[in-house]
Amino acid sequence: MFEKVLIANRGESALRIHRACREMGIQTVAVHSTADSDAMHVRLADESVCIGPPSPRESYLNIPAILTAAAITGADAIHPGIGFMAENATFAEMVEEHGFVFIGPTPQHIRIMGDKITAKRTVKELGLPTVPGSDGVVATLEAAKPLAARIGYPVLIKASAGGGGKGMKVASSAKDLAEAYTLARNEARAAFGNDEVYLEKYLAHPRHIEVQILGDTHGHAIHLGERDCSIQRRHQKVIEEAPSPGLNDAERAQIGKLAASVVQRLGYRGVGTLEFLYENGRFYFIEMNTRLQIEHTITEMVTGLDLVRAQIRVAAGLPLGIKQSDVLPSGHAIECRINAENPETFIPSPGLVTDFHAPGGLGVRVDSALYSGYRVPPYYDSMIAKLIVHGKTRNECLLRLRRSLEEFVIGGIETTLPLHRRLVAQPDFIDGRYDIHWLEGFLDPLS
Ligand code: MV4
Repeated sequence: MFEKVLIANRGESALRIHRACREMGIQTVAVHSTADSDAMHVRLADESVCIGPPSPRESYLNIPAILTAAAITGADAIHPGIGFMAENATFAEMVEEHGFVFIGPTPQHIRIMGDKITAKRTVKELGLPTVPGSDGVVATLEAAKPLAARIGYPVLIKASAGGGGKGMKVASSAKDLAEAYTLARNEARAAFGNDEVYLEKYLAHPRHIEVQILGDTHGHAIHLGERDCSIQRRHQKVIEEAPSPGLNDAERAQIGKLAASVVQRLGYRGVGTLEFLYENGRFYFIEMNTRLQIEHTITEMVTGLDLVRAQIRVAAGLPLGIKQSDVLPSGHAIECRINAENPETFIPSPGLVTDFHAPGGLGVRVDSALYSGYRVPPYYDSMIAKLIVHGKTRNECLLRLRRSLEEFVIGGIETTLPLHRRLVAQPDFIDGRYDIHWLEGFLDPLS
């Protein structure tokens, strides 16, 4: 096992990795920007290295600075945390070239899944259902026309380098195709420096279901059930839950089994997520995330497994040590992402946290790097806390979530806590009746 791990991240995700390392007897090295000298992840780590100025490009995304910090502290391995370097294949490659272990998948797996066309082709060949569409890049508008007609409108033009909704345009009918196609390519070129696009049938009201998977270097792979991440705004998840209230047990078993078999045949190492759209009883693969995700916590709550511990073990070459039949999900978990933002306008609200009181009690978990007296810097993601609640049933979970949100106090800055208190009182949410557009409709009934 590793003796010392460098955590190349900040905030609650850096804390999450630190906690797993601590429990495994592994020393931790924090890296931080000059804006984060007082951050909790720096305080908790055994050692810390300042790697640059506040701008992420010059610090948390600065590969030479991170590798140097690992070298001078004598770390064996680097954990990228969530975000920043977590899905950067070049970074993973450089980490290994410099003699450190990258705690994550191989650079090749990150690269395959980072290209959405290659990812779709790869998993389709291994038996996953995909959205009907073009078999690969659609290089010209002339090629797009007959393809779109065959797929049937509405069609969606997606960027191969995309994800997170950038470079994605809907064409409702043939007369919209030229504009949507051109816009998608231009947006993709501007955002990713790659304007390759592909076509898919547009699904109007799907749920977003993702399956957590875990593989080792000994040919084993398992799934840890699904999460429903449909409650989102502008491609930012707001609430996630496990299991999904929209699936029955047969559907759940079917997609889990399929996901695990694909991951096993990929020879995938580490944790990952297969993302699906789900509509009218069918699953359609859209993307694979080759990292730990923010919402891994709800899977931990229903399975009782420590996903970061598992990730570190398989990166060190150890076998999974658990079989599919050992995974026995129980009860229900919901996560609310709490951001330092105005709860109506979503304008970021960094600044001094004057009060911080986290809820507690049975089945309540708060993952946050906040403390009273901490100043939330303006340079980074606005998520400041995750409230995760578990209950024996979905109803018990909802009651516990409501009372935990009542207890939670974050003073001095604006947060999205009031939004969460409204959301958990909505009949559609209580009944589990929502799709990927539900939250935007709730926030803006005229849209
Ligand atoms: C889709 C879709 C409808 N039909 N693909 C959004 C970003 C990327 N991850 C995939 N996305 C979508 N792909 C087809 N064929 C709708 C979305 C989508 C979406 C997906 C998951 C979660 C939230 C979303 C919000 C808007 C659109």
